[in-house]
Amino acid sequence: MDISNLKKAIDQEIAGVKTEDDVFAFHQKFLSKSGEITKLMAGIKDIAPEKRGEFGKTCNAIKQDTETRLFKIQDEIKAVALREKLMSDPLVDITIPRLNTKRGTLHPITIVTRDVEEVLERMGFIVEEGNEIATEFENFESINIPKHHPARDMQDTFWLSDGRVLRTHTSMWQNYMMKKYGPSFRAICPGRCFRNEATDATHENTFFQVEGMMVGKDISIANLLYFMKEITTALLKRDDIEVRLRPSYFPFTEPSFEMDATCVFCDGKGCPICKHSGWIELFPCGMIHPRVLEMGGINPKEYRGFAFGFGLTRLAMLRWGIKDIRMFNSGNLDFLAGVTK
Ligand code: FA5
Repeated sequence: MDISNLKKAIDQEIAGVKTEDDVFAFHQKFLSKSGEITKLMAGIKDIAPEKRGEFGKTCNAIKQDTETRLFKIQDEIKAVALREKLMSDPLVDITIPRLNTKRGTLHPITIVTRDVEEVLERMGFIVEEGNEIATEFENFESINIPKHHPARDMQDTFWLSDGRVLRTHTSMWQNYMMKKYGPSFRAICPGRCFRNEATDATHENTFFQVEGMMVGKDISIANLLYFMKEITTALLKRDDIEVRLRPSYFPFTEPSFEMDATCVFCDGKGCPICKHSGWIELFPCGMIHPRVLEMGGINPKEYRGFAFGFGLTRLAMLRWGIKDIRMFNSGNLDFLAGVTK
């Protein structure tokens, strides 16, 4: 059978497919290994070499189209059979309206995490996951916090019986990222962190951070400031946000800063939330300490970089004006369903 006769035969016979038996018979006749389409395809050896490509494409298109049409008909046949079976079952009433079931919503932290990932991926950052359980080396030593360093007291730690810890910050993934991608890369690591501290309206023992790193030959504070502003603008979905850096201290960055942004609640005019300063503290950051680069296998004389680590939970609070951080882990469905609307 040539191509045009085959098409005609398919059209004619498929119109008569009404039952599962018809589906089987049609499949045997046209689509099986010994079917007409396979036979047509086998004839490719008799086609002139320059026309074989075109011929192959046409055969494949016919096969695909025929399969799609047949499967659609088969689905309809099955649906009708199921409906008839249910209708004839005295215990089933398919006319009863379905229960008014509520649909779930994404958790606010999931929404901000996805936003952050999307914004930073667009800027060329790779997304890493990191482990929630860290060795003492990962959480502290690898980022220049040796044993007995007073900076260990900045974060109250949950210790496991085997000497490992629940990570207190996503900075514990810096060393891993440098070893994996160094010496020139951009990467982020969002995730859950844990601190053994009393909770209040702005502090939780389980919260989310995202770590960011950019390492390369000529990275400077100017790059840090530019990226921080871009990220903040994109995340807060505003283009009138100003940012400023204030000096701070972290053992793994030198110099270290706290980055503030225009208060989104009063547009910088001053309000109780920003304590009338017009600024809100957004995220800590700094130029990566040479010791930290070295421990990550990167030569600090040749390469430099910046790192930042901001609280995703606090970001969600800012975005939706949530006043108590404890709501996030409360399991309160009304809060979770309503807050992001
Ligand atoms: C750190 O954790 C540093 N690792 C951040 C960093 C990374 C600095 C890279 C420099 C370079 P800090 O302890 O300030 O810093 O926490 C960072 C953010 O996590 C805070 O700004 C806050 O938004 C959030 N955070 C910290 N503790 C809590 C808590 N108990 N509850 C909720 N959010 C918290």
